[in-house]
Amino acid sequence: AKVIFSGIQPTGVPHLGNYLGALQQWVKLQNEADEDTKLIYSIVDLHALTGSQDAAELRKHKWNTLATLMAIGLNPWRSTIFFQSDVLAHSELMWILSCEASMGYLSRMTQWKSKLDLEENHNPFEASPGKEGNKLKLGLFSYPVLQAADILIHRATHVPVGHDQSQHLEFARVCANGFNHRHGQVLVPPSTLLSPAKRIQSLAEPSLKMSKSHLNNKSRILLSDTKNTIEKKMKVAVTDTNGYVSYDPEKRPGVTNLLQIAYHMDPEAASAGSLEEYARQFEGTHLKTFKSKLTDVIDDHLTPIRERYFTFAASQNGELMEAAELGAKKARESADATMKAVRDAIGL
Ligand code: AQP
Repeated sequence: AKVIFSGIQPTGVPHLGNYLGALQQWVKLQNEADEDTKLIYSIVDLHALTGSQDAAELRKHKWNTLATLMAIGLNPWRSTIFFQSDVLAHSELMWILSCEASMGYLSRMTQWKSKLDLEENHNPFEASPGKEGNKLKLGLFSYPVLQAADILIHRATHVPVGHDQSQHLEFARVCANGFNHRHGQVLVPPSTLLSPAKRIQSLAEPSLKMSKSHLNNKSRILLSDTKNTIEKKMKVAVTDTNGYVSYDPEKRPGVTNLLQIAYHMDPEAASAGSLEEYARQFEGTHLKTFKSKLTDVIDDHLTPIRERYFTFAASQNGELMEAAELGAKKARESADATMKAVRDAIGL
Protein backbone atom coordinates (compact mmCIF):
# COMPACT_ATOMS: atom_id res chain seq x y z
CA ALA A 1 0.00 0.00 0.00
CA LYS A 2 1.01 3.60 -0.53
CA VAL A 3 2.48 5.58 2.36
CA ILE A 4 2.66 9.31 1.79
CA PHE A 5 4.92 11.29 4.10
CA SER A 6 6.00 14.91 4.19
CA GLY A 7 7.07 17.56 6.66
CA ILE A 8 7.15 21.27 7.27
CA GLN A 9 9.33 23.29 9.64
CA PRO A 10 7.50 25.39 12.25
CA THR A 11 9.52 28.48 11.44
CA GLY A 12 6.58 30.85 10.88
CA VAL A 13 3.12 30.86 9.36
CA PRO A 14 3.40 29.01 6.03
CA HIS A 15 3.53 31.18 2.88
CA LEU A 16 2.40 30.77 -0.71
CA GLY A 17 5.64 28.95 -1.59
CA ASN A 18 5.00 26.29 1.05
CA TYR A 19 1.35 26.12 0.04
CA LEU A 20 1.75 25.87 -3.73
CA GLY A 21 4.97 23.86 -3.53
CA ALA A 22 3.77 21.32 -0.99
CA LEU A 23 0.75 21.81 1.29
CA GLN A 24 -1.86 22.09 -1.45
CA GLN A 25 -0.65 18.70 -2.73
CA TRP A 26 -0.88 17.21 0.76
CA VAL A 27 -4.58 18.00 0.91
CA LYS A 28 -5.22 16.84 -2.65
CA LEU A 29 -3.47 13.53 -1.94
CA GLN A 30 -5.55 13.12 1.23
CA ASN A 31 -8.81 13.84 -0.53
CA GLU A 32 -8.06 11.55 -3.46
CA ALA A 33 -6.47 8.68 -1.50
CA ASP A 34 -8.03 5.24 -1.47
CA GLU A 35 -8.70 3.56 1.87
CA ASP A 36 -5.42 1.63 1.96
CA THR A 37 -3.24 4.70 1.54
CA LYS A 38 -1.62 6.02 4.70
CA LEU A 39 -0.88 9.74 4.92
CA ILE A 40 1.60 11.05 7.48
CA TYR A 41 2.46 14.74 7.84
CA SER A 42 4.97 16.01 10.35
CA ILE A 43 5.66 19.41 11.85
CA VAL A 44 9.41 19.03 12.04
CA ASP A 45 10.26 21.02 15.16
CA LEU A 46 13.65 19.33 15.65
CA HIS A 47 14.65 20.59 12.21
CA ALA A 48 13.55 24.08 13.19
CA LEU A 49 16.25 24.10 15.91
CA THR A 50 18.83 24.54 13.15
CA GLY A 51 17.52 28.10 12.79
CA SER A 52 16.17 30.33 15.55
CA GLN A 53 16.64 29.18 19.13
CA ASP A 54 13.92 31.22 20.85
CA ALA A 55 11.71 28.86 22.89
CA ALA A 56 8.59 31.04 23.00
CA GLU A 57 8.75 31.69 19.25
CA LEU A 58 9.19 28.03 18.42
CA ARG A 59 6.27 27.05 20.66
CA LYS A 60 4.06 29.64 18.98
CA HIS A 61 5.11 28.59 15.48
CA LYS A 62 4.45 24.93 16.24
CA TRP A 63 0.82 25.56 17.12
CA ASN A 64 0.35 28.06 14.31
CA THR A 65 1.68 25.53 11.83
CA LEU A 66 -0.70 22.89 13.14
CA ALA A 67 -3.57 25.40 12.89
CA THR A 68 -2.54 26.06 9.28
CA LEU A 69 -2.46 22.39 8.36
CA MET A 70 -5.97 21.94 9.73
CA ALA A 71 -7.14 25.16 8.06
CA ILE A 72 -6.07 24.07 4.57
CA GLY A 73 -8.19 20.94 4.95
CA LEU A 74 -6.01 18.22 6.45
CA ASN A 75 -8.12 15.98 8.63
CA PRO A 76 -6.31 14.61 11.71
CA TRP A 77 -8.56 11.54 11.76
CA ARG A 78 -7.74 10.64 8.17
CA SER A 79 -4.11 11.81 8.01
CA THR A 80 -1.57 11.39 10.80
CA ILE A 81 -0.45 14.92 11.74
CA PHE A 82 2.18 15.11 14.46
CA PHE A 83 5.07 17.04 16.00
CA GLN A 84 8.36 15.35 15.14
CA SER A 85 9.72 15.74 18.69
CA ASP A 86 6.79 13.69 20.05
CA VAL A 87 8.25 10.61 18.35
CA LEU A 88 11.70 9.95 19.81
CA ALA A 89 12.51 7.20 17.35
CA HIS A 90 13.13 9.78 14.59
CA SER A 91 16.27 10.89 16.43
CA GLU A 92 17.33 7.31 17.10
CA LEU A 93 17.12 6.35 13.43
CA MET A 94 18.95 9.53 12.53
CA TRP A 95 21.91 8.44 14.65
CA ILE A 96 21.91 5.00 13.05
CA LEU A 97 21.86 6.52 9.54
CA SER A 98 24.56 9.05 10.56
CA CYS A 99 26.94 6.20 11.27
CA GLU A 100 26.95 5.41 7.56
CA ALA A 101 26.18 8.79 5.96
CA SER A 102 28.93 10.22 3.77
CA MET A 103 30.34 13.61 4.79
CA GLY A 104 31.40 14.14 1.18
CA TYR A 105 27.85 13.63 -0.07
CA LEU A 106 26.40 15.92 2.60
CA SER A 107 28.94 18.61 1.83
CA ARG A 108 27.58 18.81 -1.73
CA MET A 109 24.03 19.66 -0.57
CA THR A 110 23.02 23.17 -1.48
CA GLN A 111 20.58 23.97 1.34
CA TRP A 112 23.08 24.45 4.16
CA LYS A 113 25.24 26.52 1.85
CA SER A 114 22.32 28.80 1.00
CA LYS A 115 21.66 29.34 4.73
CA LEU A 116 25.21 30.54 5.33
CA ASP A 117 26.81 33.64 3.90
CA LEU A 118 29.91 31.89 2.75
CA GLU A 119 32.75 34.23 2.05
CA GLU A 120 34.65 33.29 -1.05
CA ASN A 121 37.55 30.93 -0.47
CA HIS A 122 36.48 30.42 3.10
CA ASN A 123 36.38 26.79 4.19
CA PRO A 124 33.09 26.38 6.11
CA PHE A 125 34.55 23.51 8.16
CA GLU A 126 37.23 25.71 9.69
CA ALA A 127 36.73 28.52 12.17
CA SER A 128 37.54 31.93 10.72
CA PRO A 129 40.84 33.29 11.97
CA GLY A 130 40.36 35.38 15.10
CA LYS A 131 36.82 34.11 15.62
CA GLU A 132 35.82 31.58 18.23
CA GLY A 133 33.33 29.50 16.38
CA ASN A 134 32.23 28.43 13.00
CA LYS A 135 28.91 29.42 11.47
CA LEU A 136 28.28 25.94 10.13
CA LYS A 137 26.67 23.89 12.89
CA LEU A 138 26.58 20.12 12.86
CA GLY A 139 22.76 20.14 13.00
CA LEU A 140 22.45 22.22 9.83
CA PHE A 141 25.02 20.06 8.05
CA SER A 142 23.28 16.82 9.04
CA TYR A 143 19.75 18.19 8.41
CA PRO A 144 19.24 15.79 5.45
CA VAL A 145 20.08 12.77 7.67
CA LEU A 146 17.27 13.65 10.09
CA GLN A 147 15.01 14.26 7.10
CA ALA A 148 15.92 10.82 5.71
CA ALA A 149 15.10 9.29 9.12
CA ASP A 150 11.70 11.07 9.16
CA ILE A 151 10.83 9.55 5.80
CA LEU A 152 12.32 6.08 6.22
CA ILE A 153 10.96 5.46 9.70
CA HIS A 154 7.41 5.59 8.34
CA ARG A 155 8.29 3.43 5.31
CA ALA A 156 7.09 6.23 3.04
CA THR A 157 6.66 5.27 -0.60
CA HIS A 158 5.87 8.80 -1.83
CA VAL A 159 7.08 12.17 -0.56
CA PRO A 160 5.35 15.32 -1.89
CA VAL A 161 7.77 18.28 -1.68
CA GLY A 162 8.76 21.46 -3.50
CA HIS A 163 11.59 21.37 -6.04
CA ASP A 164 14.06 22.73 -3.47
CA GLN A 165 13.90 19.39 -1.66
CA SER A 166 14.75 17.04 -4.56
CA GLN A 167 18.39 16.76 -3.53
CA HIS A 168 17.46 15.72 0.01
CA LEU A 169 15.05 13.10 -1.29
CA GLU A 170 17.80 11.59 -3.43
CA PHE A 171 19.94 11.43 -0.29
CA ALA A 172 17.14 9.61 1.58
CA ARG A 173 17.06 6.99 -1.19
CA VAL A 174 20.84 6.58 -0.96
CA CYS A 175 20.52 6.06 2.82
CA ALA A 176 17.79 3.43 2.38
CA ASN A 177 19.61 1.55 -0.37
CA GLY A 178 22.91 1.63 1.56
CA PHE A 179 21.24 0.30 4.70
CA ASN A 180 19.43 -2.44 2.79
CA HIS A 181 22.61 -3.43 0.99
CA ARG A 182 24.36 -4.04 4.31
CA HIS A 183 21.52 -5.35 6.46
CA GLY A 184 18.84 -6.82 4.19
CA GLN A 185 15.59 -5.35 2.85
CA VAL A 186 14.42 -3.33 5.85
CA LEU A 187 13.94 0.24 4.61
CA VAL A 188 11.85 1.51 1.70
CA PRO A 189 13.50 3.90 -0.80
CA PRO A 190 10.86 6.62 -1.37
CA SER A 191 9.80 8.32 -4.62
CA THR A 192 9.67 12.09 -4.88
CA LEU A 193 6.31 13.64 -5.80
CA LEU A 194 7.02 17.10 -7.17
CA SER A 195 4.15 19.53 -7.09
CA PRO A 196 3.01 21.14 -10.36
CA ALA A 197 3.93 24.57 -8.98
CA LYS A 198 7.67 24.94 -9.45
CA ARG A 199 9.58 27.05 -6.96
CA ILE A 200 7.70 30.19 -5.90
CA GLN A 201 10.17 33.06 -5.71
CA SER A 202 10.56 35.89 -3.22
CA LEU A 203 8.45 38.97 -3.98
CA ALA A 204 11.35 41.20 -2.97
CA GLU A 205 14.20 39.36 -4.73
CA PRO A 206 12.88 37.14 -7.52
CA SER A 207 16.22 35.30 -7.77
CA LEU A 208 15.65 33.79 -4.30
CA LYS A 209 12.94 31.35 -3.25
CA MET A 210 10.08 32.60 -1.10
CA SER A 211 11.08 31.64 2.43
CA LYS A 212 9.71 31.89 5.99
CA SER A 213 13.00 32.91 7.51
CA HIS A 214 13.93 35.68 5.08
CA LEU A 215 14.29 38.95 7.00
CA ASN A 216 12.05 41.00 4.72
CA ASN A 217 8.45 40.10 5.53
CA LYS A 218 7.24 41.76 2.33
CA SER A 219 9.05 39.01 0.42
CA ARG A 220 6.28 36.48 1.16
CA ILE A 221 2.51 36.23 1.41
CA LEU A 222 1.37 34.24 4.44
CA LEU A 223 -1.70 32.03 4.42
CA SER A 224 -3.00 34.20 7.27
CA ASP A 225 -2.52 37.57 5.50
CA THR A 226 -5.59 39.79 5.16
CA LYS A 227 -6.57 41.34 1.84
CA ASN A 228 -5.14 44.65 2.92
CA THR A 229 -1.75 43.08 3.67
CA ILE A 230 -1.75 41.09 0.43
CA GLU A 231 -2.50 44.30 -1.46
CA LYS A 232 0.38 46.16 0.20
CA LYS A 233 2.87 43.37 -0.44
CA MET A 234 1.72 43.03 -4.02
CA LYS A 235 2.15 46.76 -4.64
CA VAL A 236 5.84 46.62 -3.73
CA ALA A 237 6.53 43.22 -5.34
CA VAL A 238 9.68 43.70 -7.41
CA THR A 239 9.39 43.27 -11.17
CA ASP A 240 11.47 45.26 -13.69
CA THR A 241 11.38 48.52 -15.62
CA ASN A 242 8.72 47.34 -18.10
CA GLY A 243 5.30 48.35 -16.72
CA TYR A 244 3.30 45.82 -18.77
CA VAL A 245 2.78 42.08 -18.51
CA SER A 246 4.53 39.68 -20.88
CA TYR A 247 5.55 36.06 -20.45
CA ASP A 248 9.33 35.82 -20.52
CA PRO A 249 10.70 33.50 -17.80
CA GLU A 250 14.32 34.13 -18.81
CA LYS A 251 14.32 37.91 -18.84
CA ARG A 252 11.42 38.71 -16.49
CA PRO A 253 11.66 36.50 -13.37
CA GLY A 254 9.60 38.88 -11.19
CA VAL A 255 6.63 39.06 -13.57
CA THR A 256 6.84 35.32 -14.28
CA ASN A 257 6.68 34.59 -10.56
CA LEU A 258 3.48 36.64 -10.25
CA LEU A 259 1.98 34.90 -13.29
CA GLN A 260 2.88 31.56 -11.79
CA ILE A 261 1.18 32.38 -8.47
CA ALA A 262 -1.93 33.51 -10.36
CA TYR A 263 -1.91 30.37 -12.51
CA HIS A 264 -1.87 28.06 -9.49
CA MET A 265 -4.53 29.95 -7.53
CA ASP A 266 -6.99 31.19 -10.13
CA PRO A 267 -9.92 28.74 -10.51
CA GLU A 268 -10.20 29.87 -14.14
CA ALA A 269 -6.65 28.76 -14.94
CA ALA A 270 -7.65 25.12 -15.35
CA SER A 271 -9.54 25.89 -18.56
CA ALA A 272 -6.72 28.07 -19.92
CA GLY A 273 -4.19 25.25 -20.49
CA SER A 274 -0.49 25.77 -19.73
CA LEU A 275 1.02 28.65 -17.79
CA GLU A 276 2.16 30.20 -21.06
CA GLU A 277 -1.37 30.01 -22.47
CA TYR A 278 -2.85 31.36 -19.25
CA ALA A 279 -0.34 34.24 -19.31
CA ARG A 280 -1.36 35.19 -22.86
CA GLN A 281 -4.64 36.72 -21.71
CA PHE A 282 -2.68 39.29 -19.64
CA GLU A 283 -0.18 40.16 -22.41
CA GLY A 284 0.12 43.95 -22.51
CA THR A 285 -1.98 44.49 -19.37
CA HIS A 286 -0.68 47.25 -17.14
CA LEU A 287 1.21 45.65 -14.23
CA LYS A 288 -0.79 47.67 -11.74
CA THR A 289 -4.02 46.22 -13.12
CA PHE A 290 -2.59 42.72 -13.13
CA LYS A 291 -1.34 43.04 -9.55
CA SER A 292 -4.77 44.14 -8.46
CA LYS A 293 -6.39 41.14 -10.21
CA LEU A 294 -3.80 38.88 -8.57
CA THR A 295 -4.60 40.36 -5.15
CA ASP A 296 -8.25 39.36 -5.68
CA VAL A 297 -7.32 35.88 -6.87
CA ILE A 298 -5.09 35.25 -3.84
CA ASP A 299 -7.59 36.74 -1.41
CA ASP A 300 -10.50 34.70 -2.80
CA HIS A 301 -8.44 31.54 -2.50
CA LEU A 302 -7.13 32.31 0.99
CA THR A 303 -10.28 33.71 2.62
CA PRO A 304 -11.78 30.36 3.72
CA ILE A 305 -8.33 29.11 4.80
CA ARG A 306 -7.67 32.28 6.79
CA GLU A 307 -11.05 32.10 8.50
CA ARG A 308 -10.49 28.50 9.57
CA TYR A 309 -6.92 29.35 10.60
CA PHE A 310 -8.03 32.01 13.05
CA THR A 311 -10.73 29.74 14.48
CA PHE A 312 -8.19 26.95 15.08
CA ALA A 313 -5.47 29.28 16.33
CA ALA A 314 -7.92 30.66 18.90
CA SER A 315 -8.83 27.16 20.10
CA GLN A 316 -5.23 26.38 20.95
CA ASN A 317 -5.91 24.17 23.92
CA GLY A 318 -8.84 22.27 22.54
CA GLU A 319 -9.05 20.90 19.05
CA LEU A 320 -5.37 21.38 18.26
CA MET A 321 -4.15 19.55 21.35
CA GLU A 322 -6.49 16.70 20.64
CA ALA A 323 -5.23 16.48 17.06
CA ALA A 324 -1.58 16.56 18.21
CA GLU A 325 -2.13 13.77 20.74
CA LEU A 326 -3.93 11.59 18.26
CA GLY A 327 -1.20 12.22 15.66
CA ALA A 328 1.64 11.45 18.08
CA LYS A 329 0.05 8.15 19.07
CA LYS A 330 -0.42 7.00 15.47
CA ALA A 331 3.06 8.19 14.43
CA ARG A 332 4.72 6.38 17.36
CA GLU A 333 3.07 3.12 16.35
CA SER A 334 4.21 3.55 12.77
CA ALA A 335 7.80 4.46 13.76
CA ASP A 336 8.15 1.76 16.41
CA ALA A 337 7.31 -1.00 13.96
CA THR A 338 10.19 0.09 11.68
CA MET A 339 12.61 0.58 14.57
CA LYS A 340 12.03 -2.95 15.76
CA ALA A 341 13.13 -4.28 12.36
CA VAL A 342 16.06 -1.82 12.16
CA ARG A 343 17.39 -2.68 15.62
CA ASP A 344 17.08 -6.33 14.88
CA ALA A 345 18.87 -6.00 11.54
CA ILE A 346 21.88 -4.18 12.98
CA GLY A 347 22.28 -6.29 16.12
CA LEU A 348 21.16 -3.86 18.81
N1 AQP B 1 9.48 28.99 -2.37
C1 AQP B 1 9.01 27.76 -2.41
N2 AQP B 1 8.44 27.28 -3.53
C2 AQP B 1 7.94 26.01 -3.57
N3 AQP B 1 7.99 25.16 -2.51
C3 AQP B 1 8.54 25.61 -1.38
N4 AQP B 1 8.73 25.04 -0.17
C4 AQP B 1 9.35 25.91 0.65
N5 AQP B 1 9.57 27.07 0.00
C5 AQP B 1 9.09 26.91 -1.26
C6 AQP B 1 8.28 23.69 0.19
O1 AQP B 1 7.54 23.78 1.39
C7 AQP B 1 7.71 22.58 2.13
C8 AQP B 1 7.98 22.90 3.57
O2 AQP B 1 9.21 23.59 3.67
P1 AQP B 1 9.98 23.69 5.05
O3 AQP B 1 9.26 24.58 5.95
O4 AQP B 1 10.20 22.34 5.60
O5 AQP B 1 11.41 24.21 4.72
P2 AQP B 1 11.98 25.16 3.65
O6 AQP B 1 11.98 24.48 2.32
O7 AQP B 1 13.32 25.59 4.16
O8 AQP B 1 10.93 26.36 3.62
P3 AQP B 1 11.13 27.86 3.98
O9 AQP B 1 9.84 28.53 3.86
O10 AQP B 1 12.26 28.42 3.18
O11 AQP B 1 11.49 27.82 5.49
P4 AQP B 1 12.78 28.35 6.23
O12 AQP B 1 12.93 29.77 5.78
O13 AQP B 1 12.47 28.23 7.67
O14 AQP B 1 13.93 27.50 5.81
C9 AQP B 1 8.82 21.79 1.46
O15 AQP B 1 8.27 20.70 0.75
C10 AQP B 1 9.44 22.77 0.51
O16 AQP B 1 9.90 22.12 -0.66
